[in-house]
Amino acid sequence: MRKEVVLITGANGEIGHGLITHLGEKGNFSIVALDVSPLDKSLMKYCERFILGDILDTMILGRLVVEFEIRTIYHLASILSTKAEYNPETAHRINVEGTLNLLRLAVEQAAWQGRPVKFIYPSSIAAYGIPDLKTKETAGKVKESDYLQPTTMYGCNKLYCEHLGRYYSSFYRQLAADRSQNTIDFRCLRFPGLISAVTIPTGGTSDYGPEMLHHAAQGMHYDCFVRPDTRLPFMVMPDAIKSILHLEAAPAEALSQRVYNVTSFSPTAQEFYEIIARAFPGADVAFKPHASRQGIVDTWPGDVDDSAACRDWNWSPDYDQARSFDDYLLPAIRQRYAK
Ligand code: AKB
Repeated sequence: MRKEVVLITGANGEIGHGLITHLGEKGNFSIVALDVSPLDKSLMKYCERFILGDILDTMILGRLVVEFEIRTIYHLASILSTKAEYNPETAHRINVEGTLNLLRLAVEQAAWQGRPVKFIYPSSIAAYGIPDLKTKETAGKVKESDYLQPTTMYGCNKLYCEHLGRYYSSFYRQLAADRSQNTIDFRCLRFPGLISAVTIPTGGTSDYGPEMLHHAAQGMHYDCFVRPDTRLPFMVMPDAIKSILHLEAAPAEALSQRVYNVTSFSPTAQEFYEIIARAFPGADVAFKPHASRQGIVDTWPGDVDDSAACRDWNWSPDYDQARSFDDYLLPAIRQRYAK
């Protein structure tokens, strides 16, 4: 008999840290974790197995099928928006071909198990592409189906993988005589910028928020690469983990769509700075917009409509803007950088 596990790719990334810690502390599932970089020592104790490897390596994925019965795949591995622009074709391979490999793995697992395998996929506000600033200012809360014309490779990859997930769930091998009903149960969250007190993001374009905070907390100078009036939606990591777990646990009948916006608060970079400056008097931040990165953020919505998630699976963030800073980020970050 193969051991029943959940598989987490991109295990050593920001969401991976939060998810492994949470699932590991609850102890209800055996975790198999995969990442191209070594897993933080602190996470090892929560994992049944850690595999150092690439999601493009089909041999590694093949071996997983031999050894484990995978109930749920949390496919977190990806190259984020800024990094992807430096090598778009490599990003495409990792973000799209890597996802395709995992979808195939899920389909194969479902066939063996005779039941659908859940596939949880974090998409992003990068899937949107708002044409100009005036439209961004007047768009209000953007719905899942609006403005889907991303301008980054990462955004194109995320949007396409949302469609692949829908295809593999509902239409895979639709012409085959022996078509199986047990394919995958793809569920996707379109995340805003995420902020963690424990990890610092790398390679994203919403990174100015967390970077400003972590720099100020360490007394370091920070050049913010967007204008002060730049607005983006954000969410803290505990709420991101909560949304992943709630969507995973929702009964399939309750879900009216496969892709859900989730969000919490939407500050401008200036408002972000003001909160940080109050918390860390003397915070040394200069606004030095980088034209191309600013251009990317200007195509992302200032706010998103998460009413479908609220309606279908009772989504609501635990941390609004004030609680995010006062009860989570500031205490944890002060402690982290205490001399
Ligand atoms: C990025 O900036 O690329 C990510 C995202 C918004 O998905 N943080």
